[in-house]
Amino acid sequence: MALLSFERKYRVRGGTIIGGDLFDFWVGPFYVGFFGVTGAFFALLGTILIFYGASVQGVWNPWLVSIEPPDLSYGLAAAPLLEGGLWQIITICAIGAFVSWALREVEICRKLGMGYHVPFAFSFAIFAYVTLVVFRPVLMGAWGHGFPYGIFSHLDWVSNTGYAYLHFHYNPAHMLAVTLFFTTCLALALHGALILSAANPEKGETMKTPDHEDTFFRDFIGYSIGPLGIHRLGFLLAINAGFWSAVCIIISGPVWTRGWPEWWNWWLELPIWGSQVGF
Ligand code: 07D
Ligand code: 07D
Ligand code: U10
Repeated sequence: MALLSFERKYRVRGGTIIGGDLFDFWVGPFYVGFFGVTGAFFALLGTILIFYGASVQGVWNPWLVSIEPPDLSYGLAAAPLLEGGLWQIITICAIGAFVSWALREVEICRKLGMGYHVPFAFSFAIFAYVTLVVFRPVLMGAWGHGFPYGIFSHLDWVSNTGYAYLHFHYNPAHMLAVTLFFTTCLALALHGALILSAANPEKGETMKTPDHEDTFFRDFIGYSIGPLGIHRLGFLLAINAGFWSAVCIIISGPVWTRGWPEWWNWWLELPIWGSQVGF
């Protein structure tokens, strides 16, 4: 369909959650909506504040710019602007922008009469972020437990936080999350490859159907999950990867304060090993 008739068909009024017709228009390819305005506002303000922080620190190397959270001594109080206050306002802007982005997706779904799967999936990324910078710091009693906003500094935070629990790979929820991320990649590689192999044939050859796709996996492993099923599986794997990531970090500190390898002592302490004591 030519772009113009395409747009006439799909650029329809309505479906807004808030603001009625007021922001119900497009700027170039972008739908605006109330949440486009709030999203643009928070994203711009947050970015300007990061630049302000960089200018005060005199750091212009993009790899080294870092907006640090307040010192632990400020607890859950508001900190002065240049001692973590900037981080606090930028966090509010980031949450405002991410939530606006999700709600703008919801409005577009409503316009098109589609399910809310995309905003639902994005909400898991937002949940993981809010767990890192709000839920965990609040449970641990200080904003200083949030991660700094900088490309390398946030890597330092991940490493330091990991080693604070001696060996983060022993965190069982981290194991689950890592496995889910790996499985998501495997599923996407299999799915992308299978579709290309059937739907993008050599010149002169005919395109194959979902029957061929099903048959490939039946011949190969005895079962096919089906063309709709693989999308359900991908969706579930991916949102669970985000969910179990949030779980693995929220339990580190608020629930388990020692090294993660020690958590596995429950295995050694099972009563079934009783007869082995002394060996
Ligand atoms: C490809 C979609 C496009 C998005 C991109 C990211 C910014 C940041 C800001 C200078 C898949 C745009 C980047 C807007 C600029 C300033 C202040 C998405 C795609 C291209 N990380 N992380 C990266 C973020 C956390 C970790 C890269 C954000 C946690 C590790 C990029 C967040 C932990 C590694 C980045 C966030 C963590 C990275 C590539 C928020 C655990 C890497 C990201 C808001 C989750 C990798 C130098 C990417 C790297 C990397 C952004 C949070 C760990 C800079 C926005 C605290 C171990 N992270 N990250 O492709 O090369 O994502 O780092 O939560 O190795 Mg990170
Ligand atoms: C938080 C990003 C949210 C993003 C949003 C959108 C913009 C706009 C604009 C492009 C969650 C942002 C958008 C800014 C951009 C434009 C235009 C995603 C988020 C809302 N780990 N580990 C994880 C692995 C080790 C440690 C998660 C692997 C070590 C800590 C995942 C390995 C130690 C934390 C994971 C490994 C350690 C994690 C990250 C291997 C360090 C966390 C994914 C192979 C010594 C973090 C919630 C995630 C977490 C986390 C994987 C190793 C520590 C499961 C594969 C042993 C402290 N690790 N890790 O969460 O769970 O994405 O965060 O060794 O905090 Mg780990
Ligand atoms: C999938 C699929 C499928 C497809 C697909 C896809 C999944 C079935 C059919 C999609 C996949 C791809 C295209 C593949 C590539 C994608 C990735 C690898 C994912 C990562 C993506 C990127 C890296 C790209 C990121 C780019 C982005 C996010 C665009 C950036 C956009 C902007 C900066 C503009 C944002 C728009 C907003 C906020 C709303 C509208 C606003 C404006 C237009 C700006 C103007 C503002 C206003 C009018 C409001 C006024 C502003 C105010 C009041 C603020 C003032 C504040 C001040 C402080 C001054 O499965 O197969 O195929 O394609």
